[in-house]
Amino acid sequence: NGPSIAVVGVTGAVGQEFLSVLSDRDFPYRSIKMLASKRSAGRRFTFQDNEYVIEELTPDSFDGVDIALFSAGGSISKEFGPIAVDRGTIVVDNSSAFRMDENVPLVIPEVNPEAMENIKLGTGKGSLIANPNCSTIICLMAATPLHRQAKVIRMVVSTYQAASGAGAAAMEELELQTREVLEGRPPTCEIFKQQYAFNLFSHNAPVLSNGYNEEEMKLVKETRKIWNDKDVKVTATCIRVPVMRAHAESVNLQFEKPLDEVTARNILKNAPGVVVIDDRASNHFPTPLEVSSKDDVAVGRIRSDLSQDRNKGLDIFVCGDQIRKGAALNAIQIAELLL
Ligand code: 2RA
Repeated sequence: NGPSIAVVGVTGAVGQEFLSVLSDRDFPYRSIKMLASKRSAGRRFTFQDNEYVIEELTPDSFDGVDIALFSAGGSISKEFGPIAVDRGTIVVDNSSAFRMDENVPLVIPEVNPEAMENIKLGTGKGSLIANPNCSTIICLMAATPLHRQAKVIRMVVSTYQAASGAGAAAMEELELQTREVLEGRPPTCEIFKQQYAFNLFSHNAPVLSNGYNEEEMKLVKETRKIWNDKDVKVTATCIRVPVMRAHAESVNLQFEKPLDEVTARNILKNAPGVVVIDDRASNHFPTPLEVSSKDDVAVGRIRSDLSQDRNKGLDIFVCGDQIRKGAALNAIQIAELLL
């Protein structure tokens, strides 16, 4: 029967989505441990008709655990990821801690499953597998099938990122601020230090010396690693927008080989984990609300880029649920590749 698993950071937005996805996909675990900080230890809850008690995360938590799903922040992953690996656990880490480590595969199952082909369950040998950043996953779910056909040589991404990317507290504050502003009261600004409701702003990640923020550089670096192409040119502008849980991304592509928009649309229609919503007559295109809590990434506004040589450029618009495909679903699909 199936692997013993552990969920690290079970009380967070992604931790809770791990449980939803495990249940939705009937993941065949033999046993499951619910791990969180000391503050949450002892809390009881029911999952799939069984009662569980949240246990405090300690080094001994991983004894006998085959697969651990981590989503408790980079510092917890840095501290406990290697400990779990030493105990023989395969860690699927949703933090950015190990994504650019050359010995750690960075995996989107529909895109580059071969990156983790040497990692096997049941060998007693632990391993680390990194889940890419949500905005990278959502972008590459659509861009990769096109890249495989016509080789992307340059990609320009503008993201419109949901509150959920900053955690459950940010989602709660967006709702609170919206009420406060509508009632004419001063908005509570504890998460982002500026008004979020009825506003948008450059992503809250630290800005680096090159003028890009960390979120934008994740898209640049992770794309190159996942495509195994250190030369592809990528630039990005990441924006936080007052949307609850799904990211939207405008993606402009330049190809080495010709690719017309009809062929591109057909490729996307046949791409795994992608749904095309591209109805020009009714102006119906992907929206964050329409993809929220769903598995698939939605793509639309598929059109040849009229600013580039004929059939050498394409514009698309992509929406994907940040907590689900952007984090929890992708991580569990990685775990499914181990079964
Ligand atoms: C964000 N990508 O949306 C980050 C969270 N992982 O802020």
